[in-house]
Amino acid sequence: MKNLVLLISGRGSNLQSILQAEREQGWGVHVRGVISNRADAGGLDIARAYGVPTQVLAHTDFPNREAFDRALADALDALEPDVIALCGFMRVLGSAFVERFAGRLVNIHPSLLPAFTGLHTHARALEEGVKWHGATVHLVSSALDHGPILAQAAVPVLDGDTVETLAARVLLEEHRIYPPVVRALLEGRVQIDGLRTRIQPRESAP
Ligand code: NHR
Ligand code: GAR
Repeated sequence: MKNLVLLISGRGSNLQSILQAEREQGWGVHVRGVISNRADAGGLDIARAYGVPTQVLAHTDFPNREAFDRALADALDALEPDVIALCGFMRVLGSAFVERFAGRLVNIHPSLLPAFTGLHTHARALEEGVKWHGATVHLVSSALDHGPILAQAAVPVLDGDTVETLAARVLLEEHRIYPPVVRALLEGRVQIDGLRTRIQPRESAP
């Protein structure tokens, strides 16, 4: 059985969408744990409700980024993850970390990459006046928010939108597109060719 580990920093709604899909669809994987860099992350309660082991690794307990990255890498190694899904995980990971888990790290980012990398994507999309916004699932590479794109969904920006209404519209799409990509990675159905990727459909039962 393949092992899945999820990293969070906050609310955990993407975490929930993945745990729910895994339960409902019976992925046949072992959800080994949820790790949060914040003790007050709401997603920890969601993980517990699904009976998934949780760990808190507070970045504030470490002297620098490298030390946090090393501790996180050691905690992950112990869980033998085949896939590590970042679900609203808010700490940038260094290149040593990314290389150690290359190909196994996947993230959901709240914009249509390569537009609006980094933070505050919804506010910046409104400021720039774009008419379409969205979400991107991508493999994590050491170039922040520039790893191979695995899935995207677009939503319209509406006249009266605020950061909150736009974020909510994007979030619904996040919950729709992220779980199937995590499943495809676990099932080895993702092909990578530079920055271009292709996801094979599941072999449907005869
Ligand atoms: N690490 C690497 N190497 N590559 C990526 O593509 C990553 C990554 C780590 C996280 C998620 C990303 C996003 O989807 C992600 C992608 C946090 C920041 C950030 O600046 C930027 C991008 C993302 C996540 N974080 C601040 C920092 O100093 C802290 C902000 C906070 O704690 O609230 O690390 O957007
Ligand atoms: C999501 O919108 C996710 O795309 C975004 O934070 C939210 C987390 O919500 N991620 C980032 O901004 C990463 N920098 P959730 O905790 O409910 O899944």
